[in-house]
Amino acid sequence: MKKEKRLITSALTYVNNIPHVGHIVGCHLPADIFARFCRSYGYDTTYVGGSDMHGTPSLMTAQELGLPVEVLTEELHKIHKKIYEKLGISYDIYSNTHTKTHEEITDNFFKTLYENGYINEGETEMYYCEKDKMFLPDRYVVGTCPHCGFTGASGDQCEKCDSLLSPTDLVDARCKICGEKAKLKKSKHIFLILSKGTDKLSKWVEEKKDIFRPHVYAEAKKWIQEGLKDRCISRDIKWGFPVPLEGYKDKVFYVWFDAPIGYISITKELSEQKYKDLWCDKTAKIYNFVGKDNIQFHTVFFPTMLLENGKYNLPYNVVGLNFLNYEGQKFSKSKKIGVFCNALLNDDDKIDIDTLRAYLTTIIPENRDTDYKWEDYKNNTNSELVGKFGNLFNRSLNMLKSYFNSVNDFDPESEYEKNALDLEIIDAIKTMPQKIADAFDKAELRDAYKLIMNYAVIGNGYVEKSAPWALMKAEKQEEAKKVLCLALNLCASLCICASPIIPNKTQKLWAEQLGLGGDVTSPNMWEKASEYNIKKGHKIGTITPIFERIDDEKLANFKEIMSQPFDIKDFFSTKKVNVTKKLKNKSHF
Ligand code: B3M
Ligand code: ZN
Repeated sequence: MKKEKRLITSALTYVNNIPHVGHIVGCHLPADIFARFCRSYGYDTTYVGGSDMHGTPSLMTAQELGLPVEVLTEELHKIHKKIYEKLGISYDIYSNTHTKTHEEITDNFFKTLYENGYINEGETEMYYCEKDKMFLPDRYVVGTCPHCGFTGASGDQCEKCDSLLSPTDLVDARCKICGEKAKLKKSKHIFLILSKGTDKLSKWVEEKKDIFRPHVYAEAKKWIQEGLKDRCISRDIKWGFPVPLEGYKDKVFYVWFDAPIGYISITKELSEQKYKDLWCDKTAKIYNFVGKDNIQFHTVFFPTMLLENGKYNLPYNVVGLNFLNYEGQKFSKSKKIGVFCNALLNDDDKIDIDTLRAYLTTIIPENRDTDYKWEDYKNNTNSELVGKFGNLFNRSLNMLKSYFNSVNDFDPESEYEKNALDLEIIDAIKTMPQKIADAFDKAELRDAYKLIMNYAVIGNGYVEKSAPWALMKAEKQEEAKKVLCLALNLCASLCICASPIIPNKTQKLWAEQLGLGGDVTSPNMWEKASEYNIKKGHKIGTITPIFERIDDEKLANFKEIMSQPFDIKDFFSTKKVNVTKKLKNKSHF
């Protein structure tokens, strides 16, 4: 086991809706593949995630549905958790940000910042609704867009022309809840003095120049160069943690203040020891996987909070992703364009998780925005998974079965005469796993996938050119045994290398079909990736084709299941959440 400790985090998703594939590709899946690789490679790995319970998006959805926000977020938290489990996202813990531990850590974090002189008090002017007696968060203000004249624009964005807005930009600002005219009113707030940490932050970002991806580094630099402005970290809403400061107790923390602290508290919830090892010991490496719109918070806002607090480790790498589009358009829940994960909640096996994971890996938006295309899903399954990967296993295993009664009768470690083809495959088994590991280690997961498929192509080429069937005909049985032995050893190695991406199929291949037993995803397996695992005398197991071809009809069916529009409202009404009963049993947490 390598000593290095690694903490991997996925952005904590808001629970105001059901996740769509964009969320999966934009952080949960890449973080999972990376975490699975780290475990396999032998790093002391911990992977944490959770639901971001607070914030206006959940509050608004709850109001629209007429549900208490605690109930909505708790129900959606369970649904998110279930969906990630179904997709094989291997969290060591999936918790949320509405826990006692999280409130304690957030309060302490804030108190330290306050004592260290990084908090200012001040006033802001905000829209207020006299009728609802509340300050109106951005999205609660509606009015006319100053750019296109659309009358239903929201305080943060105009849905028609896509301009980003602030509530005061709107002409004729009204309360979204009751439609009354909104009035500007002053309110006292607390501010995080980001500017005071600028020097330390700049130095830290500079150190990351070769570690962050270029677009992540560039974004951090841009924000610093524009000058860090004090950021209001309190809100006049009734959902979140109360600010523990005299005069502010009726306000709550801004969601982006408490959410990233969630990484710390969720680790602590997992275990006290992990919390100490990963957050308070500077040798631990923290990797944050985050979507495009979360990059500034993880490279500027949260690191400054950490630097000003002084107690905890900063991330080693912020793996910032880009956006995923759908067939050339933006994913849109309101317009019902995209691939949603609600179908994964049905307990049937209509969706093959590994073919989905494999396709999604090919479109992880690592360096630029990418596009989900059903046709590409089909092609990846048929030509890569069936044609290259599956085919290699299928033909090699089947030949061993029919020619040699399923038993490998060749010792790959013995002295034998090697031809050029043998030397090539032996070299591949020696070197490819490390090449693949290097790509994984840099979180270049698409490259890792390509190398894995190349590795399968090398295996297929070897079988093709060595032609065991011809050797059998020519009664060169020993030669044929050797070819199949080497091919199957490459297969075993390939299972280990591909296991971070397609964990279910590789497990089945490794344990049942190659007959090696045990768990291909267990820690430190990578050590075996360049070894000969199929020894002389080994008997393989039962063979079945591991991936199925997708024809147009199947594709249409699958598409129908996965891109079925759904409405969160219907979802909750059919779920018949028993709200009143739940509320009766409810304390603050
Ligand atoms: N909840 C935004 C999002 O779900 C936000 C991420 C928090 S990470 C600490 O995209
Ligand atoms: Zn109102």
